[in-house]
Amino acid sequence: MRGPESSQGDLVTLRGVTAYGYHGVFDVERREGQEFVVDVEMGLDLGPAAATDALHRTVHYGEVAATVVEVVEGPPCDLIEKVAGLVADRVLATQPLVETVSVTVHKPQAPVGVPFGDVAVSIRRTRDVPVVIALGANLEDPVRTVQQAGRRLQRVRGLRRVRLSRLYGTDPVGGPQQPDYVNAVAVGRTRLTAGSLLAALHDIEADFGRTREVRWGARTLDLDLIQWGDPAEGTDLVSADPELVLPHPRAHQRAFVLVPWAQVDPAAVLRVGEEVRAVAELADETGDAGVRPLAEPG
Ligand code: PH2
Ligand code: MG
Ligand code: MG
Repeated sequence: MRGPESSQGDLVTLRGVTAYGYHGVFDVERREGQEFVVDVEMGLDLGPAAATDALHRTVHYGEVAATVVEVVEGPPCDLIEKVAGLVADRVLATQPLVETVSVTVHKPQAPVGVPFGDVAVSIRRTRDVPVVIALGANLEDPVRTVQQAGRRLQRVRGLRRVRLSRLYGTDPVGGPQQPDYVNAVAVGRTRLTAGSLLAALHDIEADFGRTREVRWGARTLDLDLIQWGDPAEGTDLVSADPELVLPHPRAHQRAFVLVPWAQVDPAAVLRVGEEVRAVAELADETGDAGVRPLAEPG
């Protein structure tokens, strides 16, 4: 099985990165400096890199080592806890494939006052970004399908606080002649990378009998990743990768995405080109065309 399950336990570990810095509470530490030794352990799904042998599918540990040195050689902090936190935050910010990071900062020459072996602190950070997923179905029993898919999303490992919008009956947009759709939007938070989450969505589509067929044609279940990260904070992923274009290139025009999204999260924002727009406002601009509330989420 692809998807987040396969990332359980996959690690890239970098140990013993050594650099000189001036961190510490004591004057002598600020004046003379000392050696800091840093270990970084990163949790991510290594399946794609193992399958393709492609560096861009994993973390480049050389980049991570350079990040560590930058922080250790950077502005002095009182505490190695702070140094470890800065390294962890910087790794998550610069390595979009990393889901979790553990950082240990050793200070083997610390002025402890008695003979000692080593002193170190370890901190662990997990990525946690908001995500938006659009659900659509127009074959078989679409209301039931969308409700069940919403419950499946609540059980995806690494996806939490999932909330499903009301269901809407919608006129089909584009494609051949086809039945009306049932649409909804799920919002949640995740530690998963966009690629891992997309793989999980494809697994769910497949479980509902979805095959990848005619573009914009009828489907038992369509799960589209609309946005990963928060454009208000600049943590949203902008990607032109043909496998995963983000934010979803047509979401800002589609009432069947915007209306349910604004219903489940009235304060939502979406990146549209250079702008960050209120989803409720974008929904108003579509005039709710062809979108009718159906059942409560079930
Ligand atoms: N999905 C499409 C194409 N057209 N129209 C509606 N109303 N709802 C959809 O979810 C939808 C569509 C391709 O995914
Ligand atoms: Mg779609
Ligand atoms: Mg799709």
